[in-house]
Amino acid sequence: MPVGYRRQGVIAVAFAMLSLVACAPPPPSEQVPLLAEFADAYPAESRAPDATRVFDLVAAPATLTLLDGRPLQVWAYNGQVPGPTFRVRVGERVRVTLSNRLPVETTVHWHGVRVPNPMDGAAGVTQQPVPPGGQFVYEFVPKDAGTFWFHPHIRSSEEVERGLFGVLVVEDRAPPPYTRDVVWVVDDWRLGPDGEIDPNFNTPHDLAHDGRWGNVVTVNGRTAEELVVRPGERLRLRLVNTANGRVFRLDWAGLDARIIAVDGMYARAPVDPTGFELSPGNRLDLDVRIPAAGPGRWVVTDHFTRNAFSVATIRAAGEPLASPEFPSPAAARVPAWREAAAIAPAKEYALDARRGGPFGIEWMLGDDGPHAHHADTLLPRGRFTKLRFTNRTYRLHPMHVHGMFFKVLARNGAPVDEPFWRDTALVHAQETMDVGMVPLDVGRWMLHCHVLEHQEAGMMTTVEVR
Ligand SMILES: [Cu+2]
Repeated sequence: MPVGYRRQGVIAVAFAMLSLVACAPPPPSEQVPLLAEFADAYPAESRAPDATRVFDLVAAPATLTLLDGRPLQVWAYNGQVPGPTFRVRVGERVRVTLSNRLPVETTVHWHGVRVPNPMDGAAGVTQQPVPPGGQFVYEFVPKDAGTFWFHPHIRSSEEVERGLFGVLVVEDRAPPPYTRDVVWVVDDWRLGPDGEIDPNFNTPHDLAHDGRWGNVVTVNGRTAEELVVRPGERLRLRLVNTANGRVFRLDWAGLDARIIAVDGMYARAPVDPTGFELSPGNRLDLDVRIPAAGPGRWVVTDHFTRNAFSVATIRAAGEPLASPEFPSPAAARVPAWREAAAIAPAKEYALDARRGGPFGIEWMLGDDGPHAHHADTLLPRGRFTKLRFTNRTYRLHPMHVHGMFFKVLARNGAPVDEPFWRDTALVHAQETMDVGMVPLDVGRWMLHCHVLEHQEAGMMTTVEVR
């Protein structure tokens, strides 16, 4: 049952831009420089699709060899954890038929992908949940090249933790000539005394803290992932944090690694990855140059928590390769939006908690109460909007908005110019974060905390772009 939508051609793109300009009232004067900086940052519409890529996605229980090599009972996409990496080129139509063979309802949300609103997978908002035995066809043409991922958007704290996540790589029309393109899905698992996934979800402890943090950390489902490369290689390493609550801050052991993209989108310029907080939902694309001189071994470690631990290893062995020289693809148009400091937020969301609800604690966005679906914030399409998140708690809240990218403008009132877009940004304890965006994609989009237990307990609302 694919939901129909119109083919978008180059002419339609031009027409849509014209009609936006022609039909909308002229922007208030303070918007003019902000919109001028935003122009051509990313496209309003997709390219005319020149091919359709068809995938099946079966969600079902499975027993898989994972972690340190033992069998683990999971819920899996296509019998694997992490689920499949779907690779398409930007401008290709993607058609994914989800078959639900789980004992529970599910959906698929395409995290970071600007899809038509009915394809967003947000249960109860953009679609009905897919019942056990049911199917749903997701169809969209990605507008942006980059690293994205997908996961259920119902009972996420259980379904994602049990293993339901996969990666969508949208390639450029002419991908940069890296010697290798590697995906690292970074995750953690909480295992019970029997070695299986602890079936106690949404515990009072997890709810009252930063969600469910596991006792085992994996890359691509393995506790000792080792990437073996040749000396001289230049890798594109795509990181995705699929954990329910854990934040990673990785150290690259002296490797020459540069961030080229955040949350899928190319940065304005390459960025030093030191200190970058990869919170649940975030992606990072790294340009990694392996030294040409001889073998080597680098242990990537996490330093977000007090006790550093190893996450994965990169080992160079064999005959050296000639390292390809090409300009970094991190040369995107990303506005600085310095004038935005003078603009008042259209909405301030207080991040707070109170007693009550089915879990004993309710997480709130604003003063409208948990799951404030009635409290849509209107975001005018094609206009700059500023939102403010004020964290009244001492917990971490990685805030995620569907259907658009935003820039962090300020933290605790001090201007910030990250040279990249985001779809998820961490709000620290007692911190205030301002973000700015120019939404282009119409519809009702979820805005929520990506600590999945906080989301489950109410830290979720919607914005409406029209
Ligand atoms: Cu939260």
